[in-house]
Amino acid sequence: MRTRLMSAPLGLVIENLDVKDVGRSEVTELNELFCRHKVLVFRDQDLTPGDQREFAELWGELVPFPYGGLKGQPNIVELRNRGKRQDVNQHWHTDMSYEVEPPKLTMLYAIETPEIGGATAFANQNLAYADLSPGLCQILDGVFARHSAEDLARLFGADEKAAAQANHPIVRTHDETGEKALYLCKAFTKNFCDWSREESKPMLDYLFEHSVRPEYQARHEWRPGDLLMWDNRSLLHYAVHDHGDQSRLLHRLQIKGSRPL
Ligand SMILES: O=C(O)CCC(=O)C(=O)O
Ligand SMILES: [Fe+2]
Repeated sequence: MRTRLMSAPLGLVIENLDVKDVGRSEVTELNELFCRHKVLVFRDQDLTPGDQREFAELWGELVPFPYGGLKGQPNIVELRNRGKRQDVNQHWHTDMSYEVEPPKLTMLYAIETPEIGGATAFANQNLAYADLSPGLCQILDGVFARHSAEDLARLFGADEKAAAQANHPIVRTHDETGEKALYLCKAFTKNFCDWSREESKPMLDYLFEHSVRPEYQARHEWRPGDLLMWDNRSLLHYAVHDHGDQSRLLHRLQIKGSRPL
């Protein structure tokens, strides 16, 4: 396998592997790379939605998506450029942290990509945690926060009060590597459990800013045929909408995760 690092904080690019040739035994090896680098990019793939699903199923169970999928592949959704104002993913987040068991990984396959722009940015939350002072770590370890989909619900005109929510530890231990990561995002994390929102805000604002320092970040500039997967247990991500009206079409799916501990 020919590989190269994507950036200093995270990511591994794999140049010469057709994921259609990958079976169970290779996935064990790939999973070690995935857990270490947190983003894997497989270049130059030629995949039908069925091929993408088959590869994804080697990593776990697909999570059905509430907002409708492709015909015949209900667990795969199209991400299309609908214009900057309607891009619901243009903010730092970890996918569906308002669920009790958020997806452990998300996988995107690029079909059409802009000539320039339209990158996905990532921020490594193991590094963000490691830079906190021992004093702050002591305070945060064991503290839970409430994550809610209320802002998403408002955006979609749905009932905010019925929006999904879940409480998770603010410092999460990776279920496979045992590494600790900050686990919060401005989009979904509303307050520390048993604290009011006003009390929580100053510390949360500090952590939101800290968690996306440039030295934790990387960007993936897409090419058609890229298959990319990221670890929601240890990364934040952000869809950078700087490509105007140029078309961008990705096929997205996500794999079931366990309750953050
Ligand atoms: O379109 C992208 O670059 C990422 C979108 C996103 O946030 C997601 O698929 O979870
Ligand atoms: Fe996302």
